[in-house]
Amino acid sequence: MNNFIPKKIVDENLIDKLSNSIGCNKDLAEVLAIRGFEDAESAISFLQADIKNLTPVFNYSGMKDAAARIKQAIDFGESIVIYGDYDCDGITSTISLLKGLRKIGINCDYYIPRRLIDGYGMNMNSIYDILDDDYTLVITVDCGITNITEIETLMDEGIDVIVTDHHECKEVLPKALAVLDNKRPDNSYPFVDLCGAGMAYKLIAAIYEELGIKGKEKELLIYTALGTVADVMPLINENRIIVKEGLELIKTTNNPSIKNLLRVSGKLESRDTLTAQDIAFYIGPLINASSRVGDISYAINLLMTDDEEKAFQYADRLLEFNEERKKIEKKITDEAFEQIIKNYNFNSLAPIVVYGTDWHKGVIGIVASRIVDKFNRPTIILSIPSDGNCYHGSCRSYKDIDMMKLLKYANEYILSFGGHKGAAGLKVESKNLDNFIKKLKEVESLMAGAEEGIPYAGSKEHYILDMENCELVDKVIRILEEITPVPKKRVKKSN
Ligand SMILES: [Mn+2]
Repeated sequence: MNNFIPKKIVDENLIDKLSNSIGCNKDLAEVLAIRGFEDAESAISFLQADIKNLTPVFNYSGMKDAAARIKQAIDFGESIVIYGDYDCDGITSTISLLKGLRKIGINCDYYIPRRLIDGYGMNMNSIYDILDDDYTLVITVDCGITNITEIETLMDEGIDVIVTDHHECKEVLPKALAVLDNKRPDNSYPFVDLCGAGMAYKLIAAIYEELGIKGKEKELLIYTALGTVADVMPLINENRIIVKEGLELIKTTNNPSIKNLLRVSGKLESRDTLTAQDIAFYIGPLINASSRVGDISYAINLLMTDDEEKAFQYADRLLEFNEERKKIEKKITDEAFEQIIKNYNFNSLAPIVVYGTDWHKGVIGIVASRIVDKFNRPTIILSIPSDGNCYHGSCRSYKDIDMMKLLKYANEYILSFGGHKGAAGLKVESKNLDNFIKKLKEVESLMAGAEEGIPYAGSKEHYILDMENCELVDKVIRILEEITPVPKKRVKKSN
């Protein structure tokens, strides 16, 4: 499997060059070189992670149209609905846009599909509900890019749609008024790793700029940062700026919802030293637990309230949901491990497939991650309903193996699937299960032999490393600043 891990070779000359031009020691220069910096300007920009270095929002294809349409909605007193997603990124995208729009007096509601009933993305039932109401504009966050039919239905009925998303595009883009997705093949935007909340933030920044209140959006970076870390984005470039600024706000805010989230995470007392890892391992899971095993409205209500007492109660409920999630997760993990140890051939590199009756669909994704960590194989978990023939599954990839390619390979035995390189969901009919597993075993030869291999995806290992590096770099900077101040040179913005 080693040939699947990219190697970083760092040139000694580059380390010398960086160390001399930045005026830092060689250890920091090496960290920067490993991270791919080749000149002092971009390295300094990274170190400073200055919010002024966020790329101008109007560099996005579609952003001008989107901002103009929202301005029109303000002028005519229209009602907007935000269409979000149930995971932490989707929730924080929804919350930031909701707060950002309400703050400027827009009449604005939200719709979030139910994880266990509706599944990911837009669904027709909700489209009919939206049509029944008085909305004239729908803005999607963290979803929408693949909902061609749903969006066409809305547009045909005279409801404008603005899509903001960060998921892979299909060959056809939805026929919306504006499509903001950093994975758009024709997008001129230089940074493709913003999450849903990052994209929502860009939209708010654009509207505020259009209205001449530029800068007021910055307080929303609390939510953008939560979404960015929880959605496992690489903490480089703009994401580093977003998370750095967001962490500072989380450390100092008096907002009762954030303070209570910190309280139930056990991080309130020590919030001065809060890190991205704290968000990843404590705060993100609390928010996610609400849609996995509880009721998403508690997470939304918590993040929307300004009331101390309510915030206290909602946060306590999230804590209960999270404890429940841990219990269910442990039970499924134990059963899955037993199955793997009994049935899996460890000489094989083929993906692991495990399944169990009525395994909780809100939790199998996390269990898949645990299996990947333990057994170092891409993993697919299926939940078999005691009263049906359609198995719902959740997949997580190992290192840089592209899960979508694996699933495409077994496509003929899959009812439907969708997701990212690193994680995906799928449905398999019971009659196809054996063939599905057999087909995936063939993948082994592809993984071991093929020269082109299975392309890399952003892996979890990368991410952890990224966070550690990020925080390591922060520590190094603090030490450095005590010795010699980090140069205050600004990187020129490219327009
Ligand atoms: Mn997302």
